[in-house]
Amino acid sequence: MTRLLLETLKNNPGDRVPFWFMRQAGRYLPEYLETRAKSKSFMDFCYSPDLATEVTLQPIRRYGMDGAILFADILVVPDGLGQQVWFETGHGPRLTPVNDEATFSKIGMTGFHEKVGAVYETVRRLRKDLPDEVTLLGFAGAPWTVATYMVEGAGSKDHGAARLLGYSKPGLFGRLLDMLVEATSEYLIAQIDAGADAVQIFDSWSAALPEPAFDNWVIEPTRAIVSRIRAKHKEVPIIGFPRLAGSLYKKYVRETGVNAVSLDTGVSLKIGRDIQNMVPVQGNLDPWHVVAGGGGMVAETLRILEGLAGGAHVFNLGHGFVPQTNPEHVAELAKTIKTFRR
Ligand code: 1CP
Repeated sequence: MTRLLLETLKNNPGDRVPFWFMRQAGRYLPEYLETRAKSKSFMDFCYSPDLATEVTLQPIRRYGMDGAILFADILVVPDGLGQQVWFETGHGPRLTPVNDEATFSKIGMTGFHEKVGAVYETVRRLRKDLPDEVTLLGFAGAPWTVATYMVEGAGSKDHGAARLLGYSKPGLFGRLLDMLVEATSEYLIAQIDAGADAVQIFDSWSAALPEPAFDNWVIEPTRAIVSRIRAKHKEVPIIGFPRLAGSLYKKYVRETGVNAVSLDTGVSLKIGRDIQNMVPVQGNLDPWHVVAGGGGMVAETLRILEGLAGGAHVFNLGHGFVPQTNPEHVAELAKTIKTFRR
């Protein structure tokens, strides 16, 4: 039995290009909305192994992806650390901000694994319920991206509160990142212990940081997580996603030691091929192409498949599906990828 996606992440590509999509479970699927309605709060939904397992499997049944990504959220980690996290309809996530010594002193690792343990149970059930050849992906947010929510107390456009804390109180911000390195490493190791074949670290908001901040807040914490996971699970691929890191993408790959990297929509195929000489790449169809569908979507998909056919490539989006996505377009996309040969 081989898992094509797992093998490709280990730099052993086959003649078919494996695929999965960020946000492949989500609001564009009617069966997701139906299951989601069974839980009042989004965090409870993430902590319900029955429901989380079901929505993880839904896109696999429909489209036969090579990878299933655990259904949870990056904000499970701050919740496990004792910060209050909730989702307001139409507003996205809300958290009680951690932005000074007093609020920082209220969070920590005590009780972390008990609080998030339901996620590990979801992983165990998934490995049991998934077809053997499907790769199971665990994930977490990277410390910087998770910190932007923890400090701001919500999503934000420019992550001003986190940048400000990082520049004005580097000691405190450093301790917050250190806590996140520890929690995130343990969280991912526990997912691997429970059956995850590979893990992805989402640094969704790593865009446009000055280089010293990128080094300290993105590269260094990610490098530390990679080395902690490696110490326990040498063979498990770790995928990094420094979204919109632009000119710092290659430095990120070189210095963090990730096994593979996800390319955002803005990375050219020429740069993608350069990076492919270092590690396997994932990406990078614009999710709005799948809203549009039709010949434009198919042509763009083939351009990416052909452009990255010289090395290890996992087909994916450059960012997650949006709720406006038409499920029929996803079927057409899956067919295009499955019939392509390198
Ligand atoms: O109404 C709903 O059902 C909520 C929508 C939703 C979903 C489907 C949220 C709230 N989270 C999720 C699941 C999720 N989130 C997954 C697993 C499922 C899959 O991919 O198929 C994963 C991997 C995430 C990761 C995640 N959450 C990221 C990183 C990836 C990315 O999209 O950049 C981020 C930034 C979040 C925070 C978050 N959670 C939810 C929302 C709406 C947001 C974004 C808020 C913002 O824009 O700031």
